[in-house]
Amino acid sequence: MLHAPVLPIVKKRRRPAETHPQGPHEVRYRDVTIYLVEKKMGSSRRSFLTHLAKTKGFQVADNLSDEVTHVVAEDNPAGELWEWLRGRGLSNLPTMRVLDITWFTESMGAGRPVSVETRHCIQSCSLVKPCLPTAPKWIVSQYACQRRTTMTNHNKIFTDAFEILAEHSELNENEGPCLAFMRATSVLKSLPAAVRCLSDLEGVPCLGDQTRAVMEEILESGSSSKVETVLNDDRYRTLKLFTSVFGVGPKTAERWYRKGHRTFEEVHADQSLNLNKMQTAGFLYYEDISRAVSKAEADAMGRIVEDIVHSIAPDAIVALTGGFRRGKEFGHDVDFLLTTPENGKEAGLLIQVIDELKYQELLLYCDHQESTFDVSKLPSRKFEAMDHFQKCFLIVRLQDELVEGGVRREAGDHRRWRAIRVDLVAPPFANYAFALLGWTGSRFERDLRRFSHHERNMLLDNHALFDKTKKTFLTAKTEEDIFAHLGLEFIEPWERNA
Ligand code: DCT
Ligand code: MG
Repeated sequence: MLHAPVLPIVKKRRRPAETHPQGPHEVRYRDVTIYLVEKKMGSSRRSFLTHLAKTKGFQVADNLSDEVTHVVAEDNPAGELWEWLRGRGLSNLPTMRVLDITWFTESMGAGRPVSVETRHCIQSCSLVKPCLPTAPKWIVSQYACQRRTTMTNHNKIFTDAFEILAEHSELNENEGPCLAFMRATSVLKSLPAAVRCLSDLEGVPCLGDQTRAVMEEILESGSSSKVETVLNDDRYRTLKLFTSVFGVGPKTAERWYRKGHRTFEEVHADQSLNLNKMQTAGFLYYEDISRAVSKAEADAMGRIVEDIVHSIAPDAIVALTGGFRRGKEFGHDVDFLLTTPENGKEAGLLIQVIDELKYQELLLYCDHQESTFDVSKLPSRKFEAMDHFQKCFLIVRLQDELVEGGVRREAGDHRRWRAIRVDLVAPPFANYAFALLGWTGSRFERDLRRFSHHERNMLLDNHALFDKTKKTFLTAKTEEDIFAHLGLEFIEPWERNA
């Protein structure tokens, strides 16, 4: 046997971590996500154990995040380990199992996660309660796109309060609290039952001290003093009134408020204010468009739009999006996507639809925005409030007789029609699935972007999905394709009411 000459070792070199096949593995235990602590274990053993667990259907996270349910360590002094864990900024740490390698090896032997016993637990020295937590009532992801949120909201009493507090923060340009209240609203809407006491919330993410304090007060007294204060706040009430007008955003509302105006009459009486075209229409049709649109009215509007579109382009696709696609019974407007299978043909479609609405004397207001979509400018790294597709914001006349089930009018109201806000968006066919996902909306979609970025290193918006690791765009014909690219279970539109 030949021996290679022994070379003098000048420097102890770090052995490269052994690699194991990284192919896709079937996940069999979705409620368990293991994180293996590398310290003491070493990177090659960690890599080996990760591979072993994955082949047995376990999920193993590379990074320690709130997604992790089981932290597994080998030979780590408990005190050091817990100090390290506490410094990771995890909100789910109280519900995580912190376990010795024995739990892991037993689970591998059994081919399934064995139940956690006290002997498996690495106890925190200063921990008052044992590491076996009282089983959390609900295990909920911090991302709305991993939760199913239907229209049934068991926690309206809290979410109504948070929505007011979020809106108040937004009008005061306090982004942090606004986001916190919105995230709290979103997570509470996904819970399968009403929260009866604060301990129900163990294991529920996105709820900080402020939000919990509001909930505690509501649980005790039925209302929140913070919310009462906001509702009685003159500035909040006025800004809400002004921004309820189509075309009036927070900036304009603030300007009018600072001029001392508190009512529409005062705004109208001020000769120095120049209302733009959109605001003029907003006031003209205020009574109608500030009233909710019913599903039956949205469907009637859908038939009008569809008939017109198909008379122009028989193969065009017309899709109802927005809140109505999520199963809402009422909305503030009706949103439609239009596209054609032939790329580029959609460009002229919108103008023709607008012309036809005009011809049929149904168009009360139209703000048409040309496309600013430029494939070469993708992917967009900054969050943009508005996408670049060609679109129009309309006010359309809807005749009562077109609404299935009829329209109930007050005695003395002899009008036979109402004005309705309609948005039409015309993405190219190649971007249709992304536009549909974006325009179906709710908080859900915002969280999907956040998830893509933080968990998958991908950029998602209404136009496209870009994989930053592979530096490629991932194409999608359907929403299902997008979820698959992101490695997420498909969430139906009516489960996206986050
Ligand atoms: N949207 C978007 N980009 C925009 C505007 C909206 O991606 N520039 C998405 C987010 C929600 C969806 O389109 C529809 O918007 P809205 O009509 O404002 O919301 P909605 O959920 O349909 O609510 P409502 O029932 O009040 O109309
Ligand atoms: Mg809408």
